[in-house]
Amino acid sequence: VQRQGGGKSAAIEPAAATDTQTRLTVLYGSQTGNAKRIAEDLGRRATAAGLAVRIVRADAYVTRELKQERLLYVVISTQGDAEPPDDARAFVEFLSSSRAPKLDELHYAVLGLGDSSYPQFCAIGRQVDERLAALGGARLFSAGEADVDLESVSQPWLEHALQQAREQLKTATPLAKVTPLRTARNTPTWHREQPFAAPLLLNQRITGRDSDRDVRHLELSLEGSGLRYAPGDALGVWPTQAAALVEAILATTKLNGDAPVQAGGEERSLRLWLAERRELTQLTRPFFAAHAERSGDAALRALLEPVSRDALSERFSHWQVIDLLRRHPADWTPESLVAALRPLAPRLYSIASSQSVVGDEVHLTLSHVDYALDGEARWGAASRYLAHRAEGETVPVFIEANERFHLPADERDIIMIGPGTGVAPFRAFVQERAERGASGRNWLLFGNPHFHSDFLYQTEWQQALKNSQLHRIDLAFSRDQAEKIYVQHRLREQGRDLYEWLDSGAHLYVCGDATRMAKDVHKTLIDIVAEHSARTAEDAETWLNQLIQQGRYARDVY
Ligand code: 2AM
Repeated sequence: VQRQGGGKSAAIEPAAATDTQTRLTVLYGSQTGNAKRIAEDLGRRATAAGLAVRIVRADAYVTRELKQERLLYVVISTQGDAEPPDDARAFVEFLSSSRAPKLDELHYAVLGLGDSSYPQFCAIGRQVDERLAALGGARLFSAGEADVDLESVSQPWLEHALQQAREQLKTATPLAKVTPLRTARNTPTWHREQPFAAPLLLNQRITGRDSDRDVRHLELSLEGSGLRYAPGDALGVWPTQAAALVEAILATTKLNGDAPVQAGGEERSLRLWLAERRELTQLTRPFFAAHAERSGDAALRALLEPVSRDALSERFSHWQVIDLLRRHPADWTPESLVAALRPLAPRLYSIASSQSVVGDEVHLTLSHVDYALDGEARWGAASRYLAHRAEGETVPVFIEANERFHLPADERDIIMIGPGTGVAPFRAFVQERAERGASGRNWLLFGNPHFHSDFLYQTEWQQALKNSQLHRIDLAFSRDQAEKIYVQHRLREQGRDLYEWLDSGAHLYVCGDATRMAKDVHKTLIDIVAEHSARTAEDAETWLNQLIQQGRYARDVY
């Protein structure tokens, strides 16, 4: 992956009004890069088919052009609790507002991306789809809703979208000049579908022996791969499932692991499908439904009724595939089991190193979550896989660019909020800025349970402070005193300075837990801005939203 420049690199020049009549616009909103990848794929194929197309990231889209669009495809993901991706916030808000124009000329289609283990699956895609129709747009075909195993929905959607685009644009006068695709950067040899086998150089626990957290610092070699990454980018990892879990599933279903199974044009043994190509540590609704159907268990089926939503969520938060199989026996065949389980998705880890400092290496900060539930061992597929890899073994990896989480110009100040393993990208940021001799100041806020055992990369931060490569650090050790102290408490204490930094152009980054930390930090930021700039809470929020839209407040949360 080539290094990308500033936040606007994904925008193609705004088109002249007339272009919109004969051209396809593909607009995307993407948090982790999937929607972007699909939009770019569509763009490439449409260009190859001789169509005029432009691809625009939602925050680079000039909304006043919307009423001139004739053919628009929107590819947009839904984050956690029915939230748009950060780069599409303004667009989604604009569409739902009274400022949105009538769209009587528009033909459109939407592809929503989401995760069906959340109740509001693809909510944003659905909302955009309905809103475009309400504004008068003609829906070419119904919205696609792609789950984490994207391709099974996105590929057919894409084929259909292409064919419809051909139909729609064939009557139009051909353009003299096709809008160039700036997204055609050097395609790396190694990518998601073809990962690089990176030797593990180091796998070291960095939390103290008495810590109840097993956090690891991993170093992998990219030597010979030609892979490039920028601070803020992520490393994609394809895990292999624990052998014990695969065998437990085979034993419970009484299926022969050596049975050959065909799926998606590939043949491998059932054991290999389970170990390398299927999710086993996450229970999904489609699998639950398929299993309920097969088991003939009425109680299980009843859980899928809308009235049982809470009971079902309860099961989902406690059960993995194996629990369902064990507690409610059903007859599976090797083929049907492989077909019903969700395809394995790679896991993305924020990269903890700067390539200008570590050369051919890539570093990760890994939290190894291994716990017992009702007496049964539980783990996350990739964190267990990585934590158990021995030095010298290889890991299938690829680079996932994260353009919205890149460093600003060297003279800008940055504020980095990264409790727990959320600190990873900031190690990369500080390394990179030190190497570049950036003049902007670096301020880090870090938190974890105990100073003594959980101060990740302590000596590196101290060294950086000494060398004036880190200008300020605030620490929140939550369990070193009677009352909890979190990063947002430190933020509040430093509210005046924080606002001053932001007001004079600093960039703010938040990385780590999405469900609680990032939300609490956001609320605290609203309070701080309100207090120190004498704005109302509402105006403070608007001000922060502008920072998000300008790419000056970026989040990498999970
Ligand atoms: P705790 O586990 O002691 O409650 C990294 O996980 C650090 O983030 C821990 O110190 C953890 O504290 C803390 N943390 C937990 N909830 C948080 C929240 N809502 N906001 C900020 N930090 C939080």
